[in-house]
Amino acid sequence: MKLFVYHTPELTPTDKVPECAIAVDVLRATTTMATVLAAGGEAVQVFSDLDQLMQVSESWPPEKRLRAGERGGAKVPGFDIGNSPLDCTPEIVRGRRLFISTTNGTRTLQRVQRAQAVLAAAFINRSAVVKYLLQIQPETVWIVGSGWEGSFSLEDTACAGAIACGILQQTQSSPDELAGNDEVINAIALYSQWKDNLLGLFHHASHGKRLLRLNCHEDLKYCSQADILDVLPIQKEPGVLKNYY
Ligand code: 3SL
Repeated sequence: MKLFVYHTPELTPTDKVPECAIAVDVLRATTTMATVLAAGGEAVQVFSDLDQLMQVSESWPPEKRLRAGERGGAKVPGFDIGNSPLDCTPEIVRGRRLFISTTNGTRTLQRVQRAQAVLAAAFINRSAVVKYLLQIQPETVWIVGSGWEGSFSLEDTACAGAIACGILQQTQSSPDELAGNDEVINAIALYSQWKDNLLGLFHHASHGKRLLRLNCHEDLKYCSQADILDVLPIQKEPGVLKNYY
Protein backbone atom coordinates (compact mmCIF):
# COMPACT_ATOMS: atom_id res chain seq x y z
CA MET A 1 0.00 0.00 0.00
CA LYS A 2 1.28 3.48 -0.91
CA LEU A 3 -0.26 6.45 0.82
CA PHE A 4 -0.40 9.95 -0.63
CA VAL A 5 -1.57 12.99 1.33
CA TYR A 6 -2.96 16.07 -0.43
CA HIS A 7 -3.68 19.11 1.71
CA THR A 8 -6.56 20.31 -0.45
CA PRO A 9 -8.71 18.87 -3.27
CA GLU A 10 -7.10 21.35 -5.69
CA LEU A 11 -3.71 19.68 -5.14
CA THR A 12 -4.82 16.21 -6.26
CA PRO A 13 -3.56 15.02 -9.67
CA THR A 14 -6.15 15.43 -12.41
CA ASP A 15 -4.83 12.73 -14.77
CA LYS A 16 -5.38 9.67 -12.54
CA VAL A 17 -7.50 8.28 -9.74
CA PRO A 18 -6.39 6.08 -6.82
CA GLU A 19 -7.79 2.73 -5.86
CA CYS A 20 -9.02 4.32 -2.63
CA ALA A 21 -9.63 8.00 -1.87
CA ILE A 22 -10.30 9.27 1.64
CA ALA A 23 -11.90 12.70 2.05
CA VAL A 24 -11.14 14.43 5.35
CA ASP A 25 -12.90 17.47 6.77
CA VAL A 26 -12.49 17.14 10.52
CA LEU A 27 -14.13 20.55 11.12
CA ARG A 28 -16.79 19.50 10.47
CA ALA A 29 -18.27 17.85 7.38
CA THR A 30 -16.80 14.35 7.55
CA THR A 31 -17.29 14.28 11.34
CA THR A 32 -20.96 15.10 10.74
CA MET A 33 -21.30 12.42 8.04
CA ALA A 34 -19.83 9.70 10.26
CA THR A 35 -22.08 10.83 13.12
CA VAL A 36 -25.21 10.69 10.95
CA LEU A 37 -24.52 7.15 9.75
CA ALA A 38 -23.62 5.98 13.28
CA ALA A 39 -26.93 7.44 14.50
CA GLY A 40 -28.94 5.40 11.98
CA GLY A 41 -29.15 7.78 9.02
CA GLU A 42 -30.08 5.92 5.80
CA ALA A 43 -27.36 7.60 3.72
CA VAL A 44 -25.52 10.85 3.17
CA GLN A 45 -25.78 12.53 -0.24
CA VAL A 46 -23.33 15.34 -0.96
CA PHE A 47 -23.70 18.42 -3.16
CA SER A 48 -21.44 21.35 -3.88
CA ASP A 49 -24.39 23.38 -5.14
CA LEU A 50 -27.18 24.40 -2.76
CA ASP A 51 -29.84 24.76 -5.49
CA GLN A 52 -29.09 21.32 -6.85
CA LEU A 53 -29.41 19.87 -3.36
CA MET A 54 -32.86 21.46 -3.00
CA GLN A 55 -33.95 20.18 -6.40
CA VAL A 56 -32.82 16.56 -5.90
CA SER A 57 -34.07 16.29 -2.31
CA GLU A 58 -37.49 17.63 -3.32
CA SER A 59 -38.35 14.24 -4.82
CA TRP A 60 -37.63 12.57 -1.46
CA PRO A 61 -40.50 12.24 1.12
CA PRO A 62 -40.09 15.08 3.68
CA GLU A 63 -40.12 12.66 6.65
CA LYS A 64 -37.27 10.68 5.06
CA ARG A 65 -34.93 13.59 4.37
CA LEU A 66 -32.85 16.10 6.28
CA ARG A 67 -31.35 19.06 4.46
CA ALA A 68 -28.05 20.38 5.83
CA GLY A 69 -26.57 23.57 4.41
CA GLU A 70 -23.49 25.42 5.65
CA ARG A 71 -21.62 28.42 4.28
CA GLY A 72 -18.89 30.27 6.18
CA GLY A 73 -19.56 28.05 9.21
CA ALA A 74 -23.19 29.15 9.55
CA LYS A 75 -26.47 27.39 8.72
CA VAL A 76 -27.94 28.39 5.37
CA PRO A 77 -31.45 29.90 5.79
CA GLY A 78 -34.20 27.51 4.69
CA PHE A 79 -32.25 24.35 5.55
CA ASP A 80 -33.23 21.99 8.38
CA ILE A 81 -29.80 22.08 10.02
CA GLY A 82 -26.33 23.51 9.47
CA ASN A 83 -23.21 21.36 9.75
CA SER A 84 -23.01 20.66 13.48
CA PRO A 85 -22.53 16.98 14.28
CA LEU A 86 -24.21 17.69 17.62
CA ASP A 87 -27.53 18.29 15.82
CA CYS A 88 -27.38 14.78 14.36
CA THR A 89 -28.92 12.78 17.18
CA PRO A 90 -30.59 9.40 16.54
CA GLU A 91 -34.00 11.02 17.19
CA ILE A 92 -33.40 13.47 14.34
CA VAL A 93 -31.54 11.39 11.74
CA ARG A 94 -32.69 7.76 12.14
CA GLY A 95 -34.02 6.37 8.84
CA ARG A 96 -33.45 9.64 7.00
CA ARG A 97 -31.13 10.59 4.17
CA LEU A 98 -28.90 13.59 4.88
CA PHE A 99 -28.67 15.89 1.85
CA ILE A 100 -25.67 18.06 2.63
CA SER A 101 -23.73 20.91 1.09
CA THR A 102 -20.82 22.55 2.93
CA THR A 103 -18.15 25.08 2.00
CA ASN A 104 -15.27 22.64 1.51
CA GLY A 105 -15.93 19.04 2.63
CA THR A 106 -18.61 18.13 0.12
CA ARG A 107 -16.42 19.58 -2.68
CA THR A 108 -13.60 17.24 -1.65
CA LEU A 109 -15.87 14.21 -1.90
CA GLN A 110 -17.01 15.31 -5.34
CA ARG A 111 -13.44 15.82 -6.49
CA VAL A 112 -12.46 12.19 -5.70
CA GLN A 113 -15.74 10.48 -6.54
CA ARG A 114 -14.28 8.59 -9.54
CA ALA A 115 -11.90 6.55 -7.34
CA GLN A 116 -12.71 2.83 -6.98
CA ALA A 117 -13.47 3.28 -3.27
CA VAL A 118 -14.32 6.63 -1.68
CA LEU A 119 -14.38 7.02 2.12
CA ALA A 120 -15.06 9.87 4.54
CA ALA A 121 -12.75 10.12 7.54
CA ALA A 122 -12.37 12.20 10.67
CA PHE A 123 -10.76 11.62 14.06
CA ILE A 124 -13.96 10.11 15.46
CA ASN A 125 -13.87 7.18 12.98
CA ARG A 126 -10.11 6.96 12.34
CA SER A 127 -9.80 3.35 13.58
CA ALA A 128 -12.66 2.19 11.30
CA VAL A 129 -10.79 3.70 8.34
CA VAL A 130 -7.53 2.02 9.34
CA LYS A 131 -9.34 -1.33 9.80
CA TYR A 132 -10.77 -1.06 6.27
CA LEU A 133 -7.40 -0.21 4.71
CA LEU A 134 -5.66 -3.12 6.41
CA GLN A 135 -8.44 -5.48 5.36
CA ILE A 136 -8.73 -4.37 1.70
CA GLN A 137 -5.05 -3.44 1.17
CA PRO A 138 -5.60 -1.00 -1.71
CA GLU A 139 -2.46 -0.39 -3.73
CA THR A 140 -2.81 3.39 -3.90
CA VAL A 141 -4.55 5.50 -1.27
CA TRP A 142 -5.06 9.25 -1.39
CA ILE A 143 -5.98 11.09 1.78
CA VAL A 144 -7.38 14.45 0.73
CA GLY A 145 -7.78 17.27 3.21
CA SER A 146 -10.56 19.77 2.55
CA GLY A 147 -8.69 22.82 3.81
CA TRP A 148 -10.51 26.13 3.63
CA GLU A 149 -11.28 27.56 0.19
CA GLY A 150 -8.09 26.16 -1.31
CA SER A 151 -5.75 26.68 1.65
CA PHE A 152 -4.09 24.17 3.97
CA SER A 153 -5.76 23.29 7.24
CA LEU A 154 -3.93 21.92 10.28
CA GLU A 155 -6.71 19.63 11.47
CA ASP A 156 -7.20 17.73 8.19
CA THR A 157 -3.48 17.08 7.77
CA ALA A 158 -3.24 15.95 11.41
CA CYS A 159 -6.06 13.49 10.75
CA ALA A 160 -4.21 12.19 7.67
CA GLY A 161 -1.23 11.65 9.99
CA ALA A 162 -3.45 9.80 12.48
CA ILE A 163 -4.56 7.40 9.74
CA ALA A 164 -0.95 6.85 8.62
CA CYS A 165 0.17 6.24 12.24
CA GLY A 166 -2.70 3.78 12.71
CA ILE A 167 -1.46 1.77 9.72
CA LEU A 168 2.17 1.88 10.86
CA GLN A 169 1.24 0.69 14.36
CA GLN A 170 -0.42 -2.42 12.99
CA THR A 171 2.07 -3.33 10.27
CA GLN A 172 5.78 -3.86 10.15
CA SER A 173 6.27 -1.11 7.56
CA SER A 174 8.30 2.06 8.08
CA PRO A 175 7.06 5.58 7.26
CA ASP A 176 9.30 5.59 4.19
CA GLU A 177 7.80 2.36 2.88
CA LEU A 178 4.26 3.64 3.36
CA ALA A 179 4.74 7.20 2.12
CA GLY A 180 4.03 7.98 -1.53
CA ASN A 181 4.82 11.68 -1.07
CA ASP A 182 6.55 13.98 1.43
CA GLU A 183 3.22 15.20 2.76
CA VAL A 184 2.72 11.83 4.48
CA ILE A 185 5.88 12.31 6.58
CA ASN A 186 4.78 15.84 7.35
CA ALA A 187 1.30 14.64 8.41
CA ILE A 188 2.80 11.97 10.69
CA ALA A 189 5.03 14.59 12.35
CA LEU A 190 2.11 16.96 12.89
CA TYR A 191 -0.11 14.27 14.38
CA SER A 192 2.69 12.91 16.57
CA GLN A 193 3.20 16.35 18.08
CA TRP A 194 -0.50 16.94 18.84
CA LYS A 195 -2.05 13.51 19.31
CA ASP A 196 -2.58 14.01 23.05
CA ASN A 197 -4.07 17.48 22.63
CA LEU A 198 -6.11 17.60 19.43
CA LEU A 199 -8.43 20.20 20.93
CA GLY A 200 -5.37 22.39 21.56
CA LEU A 201 -4.38 21.98 17.92
CA PHE A 202 -7.88 23.06 16.81
CA HIS A 203 -7.45 26.24 18.85
CA HIS A 204 -4.41 27.12 16.68
CA ALA A 205 -6.21 26.30 13.43
CA SER A 206 -7.77 29.16 11.46
CA HIS A 207 -11.02 27.26 10.96
CA GLY A 208 -11.02 26.25 14.63
CA LYS A 209 -10.81 29.96 15.49
CA ARG A 210 -13.61 30.73 13.02
CA LEU A 211 -15.86 28.15 14.69
CA LEU A 212 -14.97 29.46 18.15
CA ARG A 213 -16.08 32.92 17.03
CA LEU A 214 -19.38 31.27 16.09
CA ASN A 215 -19.62 29.79 19.63
CA CYS A 216 -19.03 26.22 18.46
CA HIS A 217 -16.86 25.18 21.44
CA GLU A 218 -18.78 21.96 21.96
CA ASP A 219 -18.41 21.04 18.28
CA LEU A 220 -14.64 21.40 18.55
CA LYS A 221 -14.57 19.17 21.62
CA TYR A 222 -16.67 16.53 19.90
CA CYS A 223 -14.58 16.59 16.70
CA SER A 224 -11.34 16.21 18.72
CA GLN A 225 -12.27 12.77 20.06
CA ALA A 226 -10.43 9.92 18.35
CA ASP A 227 -11.79 6.45 17.52
CA ILE A 228 -15.18 6.80 19.21
CA LEU A 229 -17.38 5.52 16.34
CA ASP A 230 -17.06 2.23 14.49
CA VAL A 231 -18.59 3.64 11.34
CA LEU A 232 -17.21 4.03 7.83
CA PRO A 233 -18.99 6.22 5.28
CA ILE A 234 -18.24 4.67 1.88
CA GLN A 235 -19.53 5.78 -1.51
CA LYS A 236 -22.18 3.43 -2.94
CA GLU A 237 -23.04 5.53 -6.00
CA PRO A 238 -21.57 8.88 -7.06
CA GLY A 239 -22.13 11.30 -4.18
CA VAL A 240 -24.04 8.84 -1.97
CA LEU A 241 -22.35 7.35 1.10
CA LYS A 242 -23.55 4.59 3.40
CA ASN A 243 -22.02 2.78 6.35
CA TYR A 244 -19.62 0.01 5.28
CA TYR A 245 -19.96 -1.91 8.56
O1 3SL B 1 -15.97 23.57 5.00
C1 3SL B 1 -16.75 22.68 5.28
O2 3SL B 1 -17.08 21.80 4.51
C2 3SL B 1 -17.37 22.69 6.65
O3 3SL B 1 -17.09 21.53 7.32
C3 3SL B 1 -17.10 23.95 7.36
S1 3SL B 1 -17.91 24.11 8.90
O4 3SL B 1 -17.15 23.43 9.91
O5 3SL B 1 -19.25 23.63 8.84
O6 3SL B 1 -17.90 25.53 9.21
